[in-house]
Formats: sequence, structure tokens, C-alpha cells
Amino acid sequence: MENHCQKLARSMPEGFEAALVTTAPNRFYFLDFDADDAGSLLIFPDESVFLIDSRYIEVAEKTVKSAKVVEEHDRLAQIAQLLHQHGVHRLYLEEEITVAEAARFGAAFEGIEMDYGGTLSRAIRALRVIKEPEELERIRSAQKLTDDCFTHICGMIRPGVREIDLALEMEVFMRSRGASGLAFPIIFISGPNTSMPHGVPGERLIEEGDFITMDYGARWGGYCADMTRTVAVGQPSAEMEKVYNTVLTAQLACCREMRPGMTGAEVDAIAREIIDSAGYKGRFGHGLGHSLGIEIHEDPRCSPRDNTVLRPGMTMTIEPGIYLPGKFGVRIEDSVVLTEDGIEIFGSSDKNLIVL
Ligand SMILES: [Mn+2]
Repeated sequence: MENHCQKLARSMPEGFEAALVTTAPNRFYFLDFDADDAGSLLIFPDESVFLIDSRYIEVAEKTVKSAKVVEEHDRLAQIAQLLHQHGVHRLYLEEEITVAEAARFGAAFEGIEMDYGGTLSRAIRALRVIKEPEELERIRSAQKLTDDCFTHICGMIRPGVREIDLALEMEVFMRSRGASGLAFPIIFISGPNTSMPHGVPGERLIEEGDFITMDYGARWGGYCADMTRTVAVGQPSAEMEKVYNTVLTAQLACCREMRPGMTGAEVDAIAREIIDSAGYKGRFGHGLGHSLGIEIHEDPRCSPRDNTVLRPGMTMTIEPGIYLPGKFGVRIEDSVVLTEDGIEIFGSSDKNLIVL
């Protein structure tokens, strides 16, 4: 089967000679190997070469399948030599590299035409946006841990406990069961803090009558899960129930109606219409969702400004919310993948209002 490097080479324009991939998420996509900020991948039509320093060389030689692994001693000189050996006249680079990197490459690869114009990045995004079955399996594994963590933490939420202690408990739960990390820092916020969509857990003690919003995900095999649940501690007020049910109605409507052929903007509008007409116009400030995979936020988005047509194999979050400053907020989020005629929701955690 064709590996990701070969797929990329085949999808590049006529006359493609070489691409240099150095940004971490793209390197991971091509190599299935995480080397933090180190390593340079050269993709040629007939072979790929991964230059990596001595800190990673042993594990890279054992695990990297899609490229020849070469130990790096003098990065720029070795890349220049490989380009020369392959008779490269024009090199494609990612548009995400830093200005400093671009200047270094420009000085080191004299006589080679450099293409920073986005051709390579667009070709990589076109591959990454459609998830393969093996990538979806990793997201499902990340989501399974995320679901298990929700069940676990619901059993520990009670008045008098600090937000940060429960956020830490969630991290320990997922890491100790094999998560390679967190998809992003855990949002565990309570009471009036829940009106801040991306609030940071602090020393606040949970109180009777609070809403708790948890937005988090495990990372598994390099891929992210993303889920949000809002639960009540003790009996919620009538207003809290109304807001919760409005967000839930919007979230369920999107899950029911989302299918290939729609745009992200059209799915966003379904949720926005329900929230606006319930009297909360202007209280749903963010977009409905985003794609996810190796990175927690990938394109396309479900937002009023994204007219990308959704296709089978694209992942997306569906996360409407209502935020009432100084009072409380509610957000409910699932991650999904577009199928031939609708969606598959990765998670299985309950979305009905849980009163603890
Ligand atoms: Mn999200």
C-alpha cells in the first residue's frame, strides 16, 4: 500500500522534484514518528529521506517505515547534498515555516528555486483532511479513554473540591491508562467561571448549585479526541435548565442533520437559529466546530465563514454553547466523522443533564 510520502509525491504538480517537510504535525503525518521540533523530511518522487539527530536515531531506525533514516550531523549541508544528488532545481517548502527558517534555507540551497507559495501545504492539507480508517481507529481509542474519564470524574465531583484537583485527576486517569498525552490543557471550570468558554481551572471550590463544564480529550497514537460535557451539582435553577436544554436541542439537531454535501456554515446555522430563537442571540460567540486529527484544531471549520463542502472521512466537532457573563455557561460537544450519508459520533458519554 502507498505510504503518505508516496501519496504526496503523486499529488504534487507535474515536474515535481522535491519537498522539504519540517513542521511537527506534518512530519508526524508522513512518518508516524514524533521528534518534537527535530528532524527534516525530504520527499522525492522515488524515495524519502528523514534526517534526524542522535537523540532520536535509534528509535527512528526501528520505527520509521515510510522514509530512509539518516543521522543528522550538519543539517543544512546534508539537505543541500541530497538535493544536489537528486538533481533538484525547484524545492517545495511548507508555508508554515518561520521567516528565520526560510532565510536559512535560502542561504544554504543556493541555485535552487524555492517555492514557499503554499502549493506544498495545500497538497498536504488535502491529504490530511480525509482521515483513513487507521487514523479514525486512533481517534476512537482516544475517545474511549475520554469517555471512561468522564464516568470516572463524575463520581468524584462534589461541593468543596477544587477545580484544579479534579482537572489533575482527569489527566492522571487518562495518562495512566495509556494516553500519550492530552489533546490540549483540560478545561474544568465551575459556577460563574463556566461563562468563559476557555476558562482555566483554578483554586475555586465547587459549590452546590454550580454548573461544571469539562472540555478535554486524550491523545492516542498521536491523534486527538475532543469532548465537552456540562453537569450540574445539586438541583439546577429553571434558567439553568432552559439554557442546557436549548444547547442540547441545538447539538442534537446538528448531529441529526449533518451530512456530506453541506457546508460548515450551513451546519453552524442550524445551531445558531435554535439558540437565537430561544432568546440567546449573541450568547453563542464561537463557531460550531472544527476538524481535528493530529492537531486539535484543523480545517475545515463549522463556522458562519467556512464554505468548505463536507465530505466523507472529514472529522468535525459539534459544540454549540450559550454563555451568560457573571452567571454561567453551557457547552455540549461531540467529535464526529462524516460517513457516506451522515455522521458517526465517536463518543458515547450521556448528553442528558446529569445532576450530581
Ligand atoms: Mn473543540
